[in-house]
Amino acid sequence: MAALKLFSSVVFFIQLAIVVFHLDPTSAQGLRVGFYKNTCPAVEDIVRKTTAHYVLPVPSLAAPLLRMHFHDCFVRGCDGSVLLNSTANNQAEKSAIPNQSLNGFGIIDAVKSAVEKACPGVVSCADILALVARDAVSLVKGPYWEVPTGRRDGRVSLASEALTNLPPPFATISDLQTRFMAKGLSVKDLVVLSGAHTIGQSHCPSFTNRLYNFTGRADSDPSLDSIYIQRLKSKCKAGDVVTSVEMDPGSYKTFDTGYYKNVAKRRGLFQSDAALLNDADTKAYVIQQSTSSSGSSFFKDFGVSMVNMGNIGVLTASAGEIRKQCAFVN
Ligand code: HEM
Ligand SMILES: *[C@@H]1O[C@H](CO)[C@@H](O)[C@H](O)[C@H]1NC(C)=O
Ligand SMILES: *[C@@H]1O[C@H](CO)[C@@H](O)[C@H](O)[C@H]1NC(C)=O
Ligand SMILES: CC(=O)N[C@H]1CO[C@H](CO)[C@@H](O)[C@@H]1O
Repeated sequence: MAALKLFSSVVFFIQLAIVVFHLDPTSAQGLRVGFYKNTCPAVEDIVRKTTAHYVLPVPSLAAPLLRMHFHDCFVRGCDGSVLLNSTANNQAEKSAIPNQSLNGFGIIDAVKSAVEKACPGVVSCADILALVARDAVSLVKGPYWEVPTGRRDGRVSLASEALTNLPPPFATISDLQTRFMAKGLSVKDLVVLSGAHTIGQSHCPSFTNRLYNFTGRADSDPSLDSIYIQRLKSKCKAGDVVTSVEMDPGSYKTFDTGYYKNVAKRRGLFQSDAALLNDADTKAYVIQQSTSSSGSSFFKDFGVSMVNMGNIGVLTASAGEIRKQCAFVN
């Protein structure tokens, strides 16, 4: 009896070890820097040059390219599913409400064609997205980091999954922590990756609930700076769905620590940005980055957290496929 018990707990322990091993994000699930060294040695040059061709003349394009990688990774893992077009029988992630404001798909297609010309059928769209996001950030004066590659492309893209997996702008700190943890990301990754909002723009409906009738008493969000509220109200009238505002006013085309300065001054644009002040650890990071001028650790932290995000649910080895065109399964 005791022997049987010992045996079954040994079996359980081995099973547990197998499960834990497979979930361990530090094992990077088979991705590695230089995955295409022999099969497509020029890939990173081609991606960088093509991305630069679009982003250098129009730096505001860096933000949607960075955001696209985030939306890919949080829905079904970083498998290029965000790039698939809807078909007669399927509403893809692209057609979900949080994706209405995604753009830059044409740039991804251009990068993919350039890569296919050099090495047909070798490089996945999921890897292209990860590399383009890195290059886009570094082209607008942000950090550069090594991107592990070897992802393969998925064959499924569902609008309904985008709705449930992407955090909404009104998410609370505990909601954000839960959602990031569910993807294998830490609270530090949350506060670091939120710093992506140092570039880019947002449409009014993502935050106007904070300006008008916040609790149903014609009031505004008390956690938002009152001068900033006036400024935002002058840009976004109630019901405006077309106007966009800069998320880091004055430097929305430059990747810097401006985001943390804004959040620290109660000028985070979304409730999810302001929420970072509601947890001791995320608040400490915001304050630290908002006050450190030189020697800020944000750039190094951002590269580390982007690699962590890029590991979410990846397909490797013989899983999935290498798409010929990013908008369609083979
Ligand atoms: C923490 C949870 C997050 C929430 C709730 C959130 C929410 C949003 C929302 C609502 C917008 C504006 C969309 C619009 O109205 O046009 C936006 C924009 C953006 N987000 Fe996030 N986001 C989050 C995390 C991230 C992460 C992790 C990244 C990248 C690493 C990211 C990158 C961006 C960028 C670059 C833009 C600007 C896009 C543009 O200019 O077109 N966000 N985000
Ligand atoms: C995919 O759909 C988008 C609209 O969502 C369209 O602009 C694009 O041309 C389509 N891509 C291809 C390759 O047909
Ligand atoms: C504000 O919200 C309350 C409660 O939801 C609603 O009754 C009222 O009509 C709203 N006012 C405006 C101006 O939308
Ligand atoms: C790029 C893209 O496909 N955008 C779509 C996002 O979703 C809306 C509907 O919710 C579509 O109208 C857009 O075309």
